Amino acid sequence: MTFDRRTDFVTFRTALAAVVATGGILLGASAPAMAQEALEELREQGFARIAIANEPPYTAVNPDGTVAGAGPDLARAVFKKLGVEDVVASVSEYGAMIPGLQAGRFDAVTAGLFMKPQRCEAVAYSQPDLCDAEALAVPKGNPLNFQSYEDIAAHPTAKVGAPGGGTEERLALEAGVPRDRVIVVPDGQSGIKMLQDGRIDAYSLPVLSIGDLLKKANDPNLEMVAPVKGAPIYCAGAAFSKDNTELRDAYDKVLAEMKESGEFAEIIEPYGFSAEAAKQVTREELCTASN
Ligand code: 6CS
Repeated sequence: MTFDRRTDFVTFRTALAAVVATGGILLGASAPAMAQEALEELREQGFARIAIANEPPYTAVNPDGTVAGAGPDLARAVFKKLGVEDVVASVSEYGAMIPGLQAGRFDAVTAGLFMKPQRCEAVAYSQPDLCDAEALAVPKGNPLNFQSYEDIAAHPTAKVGAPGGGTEERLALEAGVPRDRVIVVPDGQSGIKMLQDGRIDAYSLPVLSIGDLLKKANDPNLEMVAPVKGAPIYCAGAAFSKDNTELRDAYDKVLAEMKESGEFAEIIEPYGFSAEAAKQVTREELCTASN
């Protein structure tokens, strides 16, 4: 019988997880051994499957199909040091990334998925990597004087665009913007177009993402409001399945070495991110912060 490592391994792991989930006695591999097996599986496979959003400079799919951005570049470098040659990316909406990870469709989410308590409940995050504030793209002169999500909520008809399942969608809703005035936008270009066409009155993403979009749009009728008043500064991390905390720990060990050696800064700072910002905060702080 040829042992198809990929299928049989996934079947084995799923079955084992089912036994554990039903309170069955764990027979066979211990968790660390399973995690070592998970890493061995990725090494043999030659790549780790990552979820991205295609939102530069966090993540980007180039015209030639290659994947770049601070998140994938950092993940590729870390996995390489773990003996996993490359990463293979799938573009996903933010709201689908965690379910996809939990369903085993991805080995990690390296999309700049901001750490928040409810997400920390659902995934095993690495230590912080990409930090940023929130921003709004608005018409030139910011005619409705939006400085915060509360300002948008207070306006009787204003609509704000935001990524589905993303932080900006949640912040707008929590600030009191009615559901029908928070418009889910599939990608950056669509958001800018909707703003230009007057279908939304503001488009919200992190500062570096809005900055990248406005630079590429090169439209003198648009400007950025940053930071959004009252919105926290967030930091993201690579997200792993809760079943894979040993793989996360292995990732973290390399990430810490790269932060120490300067390699971390060399990878993310050309994209506009601050290595220092990520080094000054911990997963433990971000996963308990009231954000
Ligand atoms: O983690 C999030 O929810 C947010 N992260 C990024 C990089 N962009 C927008 C998204 O809402």
